[in-house]
Amino acid sequence: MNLHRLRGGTTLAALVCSSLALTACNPVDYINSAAAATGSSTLSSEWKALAERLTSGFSSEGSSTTPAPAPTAPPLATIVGDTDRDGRVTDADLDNRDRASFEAGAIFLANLDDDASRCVYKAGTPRAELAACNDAADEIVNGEEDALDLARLQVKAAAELTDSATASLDYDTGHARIFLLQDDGIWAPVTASTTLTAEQLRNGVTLGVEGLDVMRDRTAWDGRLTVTLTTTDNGSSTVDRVQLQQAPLRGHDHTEDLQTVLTLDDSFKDSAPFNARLEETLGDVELRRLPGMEVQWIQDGSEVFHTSMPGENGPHNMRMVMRVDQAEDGQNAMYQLRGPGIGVAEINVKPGTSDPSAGGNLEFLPHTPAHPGGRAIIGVRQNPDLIAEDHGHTHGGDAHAGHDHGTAEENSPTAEQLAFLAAQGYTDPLILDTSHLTVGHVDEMVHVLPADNAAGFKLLVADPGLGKKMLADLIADGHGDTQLVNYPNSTTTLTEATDEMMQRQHAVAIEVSDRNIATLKAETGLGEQDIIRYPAWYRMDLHDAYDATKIYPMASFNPNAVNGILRDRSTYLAPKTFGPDINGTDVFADHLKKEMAEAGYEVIFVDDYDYLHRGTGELHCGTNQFRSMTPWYTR
Ligand SMILES: [Ca+2]
Ligand SMILES: [Ca+2]
Ligand SMILES: [Ca+2]
Ligand SMILES: [Ca+2]
Repeated sequence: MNLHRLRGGTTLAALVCSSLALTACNPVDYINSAAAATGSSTLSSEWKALAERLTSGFSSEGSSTTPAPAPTAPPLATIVGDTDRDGRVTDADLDNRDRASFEAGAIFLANLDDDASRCVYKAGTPRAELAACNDAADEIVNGEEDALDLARLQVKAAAELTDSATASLDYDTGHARIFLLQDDGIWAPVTASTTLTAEQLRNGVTLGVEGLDVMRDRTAWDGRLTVTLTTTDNGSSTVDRVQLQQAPLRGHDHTEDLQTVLTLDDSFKDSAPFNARLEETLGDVELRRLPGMEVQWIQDGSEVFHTSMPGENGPHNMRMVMRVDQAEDGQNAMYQLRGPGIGVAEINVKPGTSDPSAGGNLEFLPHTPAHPGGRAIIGVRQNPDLIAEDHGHTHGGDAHAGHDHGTAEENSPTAEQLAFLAAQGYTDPLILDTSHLTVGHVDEMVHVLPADNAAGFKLLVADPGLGKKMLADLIADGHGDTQLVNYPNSTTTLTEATDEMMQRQHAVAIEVSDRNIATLKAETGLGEQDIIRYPAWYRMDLHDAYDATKIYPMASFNPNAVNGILRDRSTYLAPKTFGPDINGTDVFADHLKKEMAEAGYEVIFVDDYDYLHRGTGELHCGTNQFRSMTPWYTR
């Protein structure tokens, strides 16, 4: 379902803003109020339905898969999972087996990695075919490592059963597969025709559970799996059950340690010198160069998630790279990342989805008491009507592939993506307004910095209001003829970059940005002391004559320092800002270094100008990150 098509082109943002008539149009308010206001006639029925879908089904009560109460008579045989989440199946797991949820009960994983490394990436392979290869796609267990991905169940030994005893297992084969560990050590798939023998029941049986896909929409499936064991002996029959919850995916937040930075290999235009510069700054962090990529916006074509379940040797983790459908195949080579412990799958299965679904428009706040699983941050063009439609030019005027700006009809992540996030527990995304930006991703506006304050983090934000003030001060001090961008062939002076027309453009950018920063503060509880402001200033990207009466979306004039990489808790890698050179000092870089130093961070600048900035992106847009994986169920 694509929301845009439901209402004949009505956008999420337009629905959000018009249907609630909020003066400070905030979809957080919208989603929250929509969930409560199901009787309101001001909401479209589609939006009521979506809001209900996004927020329903998370209580441990009221599951459609709730099994019947356990019979009072003891069953002939008993099936047990790791209900207490200690990594072992023991008698301590006998209680509360009948109900699993995010909060409690046995857990199983979607087994979408490739432990036998049999899924070979070939250029030109259709996306659906690429996505179809994974460990859960065949009916065997793909080696010893793959066996560790199976959640264990035990049918407890029932020594008193007679030779005539048999049992069968029933479960939802549309969402999971169960294997039985045979005496010969081979895992055999359990089907409707599988019969457990009296000997097996008397000795006890080990089972392994794998999920066939990630959770995508809780209204279709909430990730719960009930396994029913029916045992018959001497003409009497009993039923026993255990329920499991499929593990949700978690987005990385910046409190998790950086392990690997993903970039394009050195064959891509201008990437080699960039990669060399970046590698120098990374210390012990691996720089992994991916061959075969056709687009450098490696942040945008994917979002890196991870998931976990308890294992005998502690948490058992799996990385899950979710490809985002940006209606292009230029990043299909991301499927090369699939292998042991790393799955790759698709979020949006329909082609033609919008750029706001990009991975750069999906970031995560660290866990807090209010949001123990962390919180997604996404951007929505909440005021598209304020801004003239961009003509979709490729940025930079050279051969680089520019960002896809989306169209006026595509101002928000797709309904599929929102439902996907909600299925992982991200029902309450923090939504920022990206109306003023040509690319329009949240990673242009905010970067999370772990900190030793009450919240555990601070925020680096792009602030064009500060940019306006700094540039005005410089001009007042007699620097109006200085170049705004201190880079060869960039001739625009401070005076030219701040003329009347640009001031009018920036009035909108400043208003939207101020509102975003206020939203971030209100939603996180952070105060001004926790906000680090970078002086943003923007340019329009118009190759044709512009209409002086209109407002246009804009992109960073100087490299945007917010769009960097948090390397560790004391180091932030920022794109080299090339700000105005005032007596030998880049005043933008100098401002950032001082503010960041107060927050405990050293800033290392990386020149990304030719490789990324010219294409309207920076360090963050042009990379992706693997970080350490914190088990979701421990928070
Ligand atoms: Ca246990
Ligand atoms: Ca398999
Ligand atoms: Ca596996
Ligand atoms: Ca992201």
